[in-house]
Amino acid sequence: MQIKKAEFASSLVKGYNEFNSKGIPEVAFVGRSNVGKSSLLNLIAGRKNLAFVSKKQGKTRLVNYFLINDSFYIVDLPGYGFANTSKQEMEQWNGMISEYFETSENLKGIYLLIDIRRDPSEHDVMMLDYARELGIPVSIVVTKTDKVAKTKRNTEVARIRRALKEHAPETFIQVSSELRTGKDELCDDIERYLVE
Ligand SMILES: Nc1nc2c(ncn2[C@@H]2O[C@H](COP(=O)(O)OP(=O)(O)OP(=O)(O)O)[C@@H](O)[C@H]2O)c(=O)[nH]1
Ligand SMILES: [Mg+2]
Repeated sequence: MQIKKAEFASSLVKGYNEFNSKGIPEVAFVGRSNVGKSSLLNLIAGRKNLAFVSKKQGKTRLVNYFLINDSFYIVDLPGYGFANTSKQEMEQWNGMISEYFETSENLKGIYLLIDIRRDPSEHDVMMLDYARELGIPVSIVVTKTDKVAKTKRNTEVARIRRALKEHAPETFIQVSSELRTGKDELCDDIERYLVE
């Protein structure tokens, strides 16, 4: 699949999905704050500033819908686990995200992003279990591969897979928004979810 058109569609301020009631399929990008979700959306959309990116964690605060090729949505979610999160913010995040997942009837697949340099977090594992409970398929996107030497990348991906143990899904895709790599693999994977 080639992405020819990408535009911002809407934000949900609360998680409740009152927006996509038309049966348009959607896939969601989830993962810890700063892992590169918004950058990845910009990469595959071929647009520099479609979604806002920041060095500071916690840039994306709402559930943001982007309409792709006039046919499906990519949903860019706020990240979890950033430092200085107050208990109240964490609860707000939890409420928004669970409400989003529980009311998104057109959600066809989840992309869980993990930084190639890190071990999966407790939150990542919780997200995988949660998706399984809801019966939504997940692929792992290993991000920022430019941060590791080319020859070491597969070893690092294998480490992440091992760390996830029985929670690990089948599909792992390596991407770098910096090197602009992994775009085609990701788009093909999204297409697979949309037709299933
Ligand atoms: N080296 C490198 N840096 C990246 C890559 N992708 C994203 N970044 C940087 O990582 C930082 C965070 O990127 P975002 O795309 O805003 O991350 P996010 O997951 O959307 O973060 P939240 O909105 O806080 O959840 C920015 O400084 C990006 O420039 C990548 O592939 N390689
Ligand atoms: Mg973001």
